[in-house]
Amino acid sequence: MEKILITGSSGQLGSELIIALSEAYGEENIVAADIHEPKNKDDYLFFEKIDVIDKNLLLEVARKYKITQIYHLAAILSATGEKHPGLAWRVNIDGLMNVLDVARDLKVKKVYWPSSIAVFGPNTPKQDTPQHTVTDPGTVYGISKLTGERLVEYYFYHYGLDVRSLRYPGLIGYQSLPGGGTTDYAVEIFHKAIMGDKFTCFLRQDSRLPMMYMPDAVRATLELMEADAGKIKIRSSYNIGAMSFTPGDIYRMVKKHYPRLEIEYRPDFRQEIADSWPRNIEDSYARHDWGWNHHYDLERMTEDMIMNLKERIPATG
Ligand code: NAD
Ligand code: AKB
Repeated sequence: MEKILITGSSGQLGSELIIALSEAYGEENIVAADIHEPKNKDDYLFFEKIDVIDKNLLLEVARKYKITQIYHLAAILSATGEKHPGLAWRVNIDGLMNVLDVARDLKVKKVYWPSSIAVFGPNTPKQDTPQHTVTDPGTVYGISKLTGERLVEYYFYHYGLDVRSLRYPGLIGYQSLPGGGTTDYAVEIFHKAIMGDKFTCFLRQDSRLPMMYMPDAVRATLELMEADAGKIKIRSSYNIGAMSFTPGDIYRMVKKHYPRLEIEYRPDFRQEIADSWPRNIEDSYARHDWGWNHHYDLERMTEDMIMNLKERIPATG
C-alpha cells in the first residue's frame, strides 16, 4: 500500500496532480502539504500546513503518515524568484535537500521532483534543444533547478534513492491560476477571454516558448513514476516536449472562440527571461526510454481549456 505526500499541493500543478493521484491510489492514501491552505480544504482527506524549509516538520509529517512516495512540487517560480532570490534559493534548494534527506533516512521508495526548461540559458541552442547541451541559466530559479538536477542525480547514485524528474515546459491548466512564472500569460489569456476583458501580455507577440497542457503533464508524471526503474536511464531530469507557440499564436487561436478579445503587448522584465529559454524541446530520450507521447496541440488544448474554464468562471463578456 502506497502513502503519498505531495508538497506544493495548493499550486498550479499540485492541485491537478492530487486529483490524478487520488484516482490512482485512493484519496485515503494521499497527504496534501503546502505553506498555503488550499481553496477547498474539504476536497482533501489529509492536509498538512508545512514549510519545506522546516526539516523537522517534514520528518514528523512523513513519519506520521508512514509515507512511501513523495511528490515534491513546492517551489518559487522564475518571475517571483527574480524578485526574491534568497527565498527562491532557500525554498528550491534547502527545501529539496530536506525532502531528499527525509526520503533517504525513512527509506521512502520513490521521489518525484520537477525541473524546468529554465535550466537552459542564453547560450543553449534554442531550436530543438537537446537533452545534453549547454545549461547556463540566467535566473535564480533556473540556477536552483540546475543545482536540483545535480542533487537528485547525486542522491540516486550515492544513496540509491529512486528520484525521478521531468523538465517541464510552461504548463497550462484550468484548475488554478499559475504562481509567478514567465509562462503564466498563456493561462491568463483564457481567463481574460472568458471574462470579456482586454488582455495585456507581458511578453512580445513573437516570443516563442515550449508549452504543455496539464493533462499531458500529469500523465507524463504518472507514467515516469510508474515505469520500471530499469527504464529510467536519466537520473537528472528528462526533457519533455509537446507544443511550442508565441503569444500571437495563442491570441489568434483563442480569438476564434472569442472574436471580441483584444490584446496589448507590454513586455516587462519577464521578456528577458523568456528570451533566454528554448523555443522548442527535443525529447527523444523520454520517448525512447519510457514511452513519452504528448496528446495535446495548441488547437486541442484551447478547445479543452475553454470548455472547462467556462464552467468555473462566470462569463461577463
Ligand atoms: P505554484 O507556484 O503554482 O505552486 C507552488 C506551491 O508551492 C504553492 O502552492 C506554494 O504555496 C507552495 N510553496 C511555496 N513555498 C513553500 C514552502 N516554503 N513550503 C511549502 N510549500 C511552499 O507552482 P507550480 O506551477 O504548481 O509548480 C510546481 C512545480 O513544478 C515547481 O517545482 C515548479 O518549478 C515546477 N514547474 C512548473 C512549471 C509550470 O509551468 N507551472 C514549469 C516547469 C516546472
Ligand atoms: C516559469 O515560467 O517559471 C515556469 C517554468 C517554465 O518553469 N512556468
